[in-house]
Amino acid sequence: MLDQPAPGPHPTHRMHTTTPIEESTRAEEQVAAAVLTGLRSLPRQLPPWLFYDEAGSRLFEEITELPEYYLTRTERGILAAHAGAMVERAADGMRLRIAELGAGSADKSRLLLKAAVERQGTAVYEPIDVSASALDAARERIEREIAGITVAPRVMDYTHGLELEAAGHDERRLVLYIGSSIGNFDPHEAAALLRRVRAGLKAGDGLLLGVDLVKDEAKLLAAYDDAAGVTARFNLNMLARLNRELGADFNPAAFRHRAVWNGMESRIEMHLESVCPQRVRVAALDFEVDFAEGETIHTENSYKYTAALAEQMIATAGFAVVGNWTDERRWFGVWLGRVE
Ligand code: AVJ
Repeated sequence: MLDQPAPGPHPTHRMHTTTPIEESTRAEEQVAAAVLTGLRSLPRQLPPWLFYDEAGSRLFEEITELPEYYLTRTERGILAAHAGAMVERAADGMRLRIAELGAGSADKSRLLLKAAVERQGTAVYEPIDVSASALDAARERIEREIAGITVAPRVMDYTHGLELEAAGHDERRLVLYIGSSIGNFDPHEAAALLRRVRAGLKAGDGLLLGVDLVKDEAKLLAAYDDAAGVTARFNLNMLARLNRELGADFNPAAFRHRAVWNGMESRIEMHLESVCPQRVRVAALDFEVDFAEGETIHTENSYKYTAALAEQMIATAGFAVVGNWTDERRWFGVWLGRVE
């Protein structure tokens, strides 16, 4: 389950638009099902997509600005320096249409959208997300901010693959998957996800993938256990969310945030550790779960790649690597893969 960080409210892949009521009902059912499965498993776990309710999304935005959280800043620097070259390489002489997995990371995508407009005057941007409301917000923002961009939101669960209208014969599609979101999947699942994405593309189309790289352990740990405690609040908010949405009675003060480096698996793990023996009831599920002192709930994996393993993943998914950009410390990598 941890390897499925972003299942949408849609139990199966569907492309119709949804009403807000349909969307929220399905989202509630997904939360209930995930919590029941995760708290029944041993070791206990909860999937990382549960972080992102309104409070959690705000906390994540705060994380991206922390001095210790180098990921967002570093990737933004790479895109700022090379967006023109990335767009040029992806387009390869054709017109480019830019899709993005997730409607989130707008301020980095903006650099690529602006580069596309500079290159070809106008461009279509297709953010892909399970949440119609997140897509509406993205459309409003981007169309207001970047002249020349037409936003064509696509409501779908990209973890199941892409079902996009065929691009024009003189057009190429570039799919953005930035922000190291791929790091939430184990390497096998990650390659499988990218393979499903590739199946929805045609020869010549591209994938721009942002990947966090292996580095000094202390730097990694600090990024996931910051001095101001924002990541701790982000992690603990998951329990507060279950209290709010499922009538659970977690005492957030009885759990503490733990970030650990698992070198064997090359991943940062986040856990919530029970500081005492306790029983928690989840009213909406009519379910109780006991925690021993020191027992943890595993809430996230964030895999870190070497350049060689990142390229292997991209190749396994069926893309040829045609571009790679990094920062001077080689802390983060952006790869361009092409369908051949
Ligand atoms: C959004 C998955 C890229 O793994 O770094 C940030 C989420 N978790 N701090 C990451 C996260 C803790 C983030 N990703």
